[in-house]
Amino acid sequence: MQTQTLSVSRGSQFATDVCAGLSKPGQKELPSKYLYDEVGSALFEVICALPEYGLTRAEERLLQQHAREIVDQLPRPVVVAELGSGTGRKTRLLLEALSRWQSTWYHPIEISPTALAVCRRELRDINSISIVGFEREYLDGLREVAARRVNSEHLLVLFLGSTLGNFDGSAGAEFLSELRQILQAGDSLLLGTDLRKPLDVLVPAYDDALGVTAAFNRNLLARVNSELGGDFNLSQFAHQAVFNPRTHSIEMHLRSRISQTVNIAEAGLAFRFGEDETIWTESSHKYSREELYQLAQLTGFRCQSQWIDSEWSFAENLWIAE
Ligand code: AVJ
Repeated sequence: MQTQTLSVSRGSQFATDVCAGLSKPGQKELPSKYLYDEVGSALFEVICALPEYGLTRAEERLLQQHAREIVDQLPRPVVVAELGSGTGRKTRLLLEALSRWQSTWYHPIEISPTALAVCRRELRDINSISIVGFEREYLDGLREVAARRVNSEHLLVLFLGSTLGNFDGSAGAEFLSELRQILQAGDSLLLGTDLRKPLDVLVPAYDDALGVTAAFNRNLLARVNSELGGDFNLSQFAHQAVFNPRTHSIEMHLRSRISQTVNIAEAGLAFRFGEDETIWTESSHKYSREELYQLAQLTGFRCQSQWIDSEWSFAENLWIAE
């Protein structure tokens, strides 16, 4: 058993990204990756337990049912890298299936040190797994993992939870193409993707009755306040979940209830908000099955297998780098 974290300092990047996003002419925005500080990660865990939010349970069911089948399709020996470590609950199913065959290196890659620590604590009891985490942006971390591999090893990249859907527009395809460049032919990608579904199921999943998703969204402002000396009045921003039919995405926004000015001390800047003006904080794209086959082809992969949950429209995809 071995655990360690390689970390870099990243503090001012948050300030830079927040100011750039709030200075945009037209739609103001904040990057969704900053939703996951300690409080945000804990709130996301609660979201996953909500009756309205079936996504995580669907993926867990798929991995429960098919982990062995997935693992049996991989070339061995395999080194596992995961983009976003989550809680490790889903990963455990795969690592346990793998550990029947071989001792395995597992590399969670994650910008949140809290999430990395949780994942390490959750998984360290699995026999014959060695965990080395990277506190890095996804592709930077993956490059490091790839650089450390020895010749006979194949990479399995886990990108679960439909996190790919949080890249908007063509950014998802660009990300996958870049990811493919880091891999060698024959390496694999296990990609979890939420599928299209009726709006009366989809919208409540992002606007739940308890208001947990609202708190998750507003926490982004709380974070700007505590980390950057902001003076956002959280009760003057309302959570909104809106379906965008053009992009097939559900978007989260924070809508200013009044016209107001917010100061961010760290940046020495003030930002004006009109009444009903929104900050766009996240897009969550919903895929069609055809779209996924095309996306694989477009980005240098072949879709080897796809598993669909029968209760909640979600697909687990095993792609092989060509
Ligand atoms: C599963 C992390 C991609 O888009 O559904 C949950 C996060 N946002 N509720 C998603 C999220 C609002 C999320 N990810």
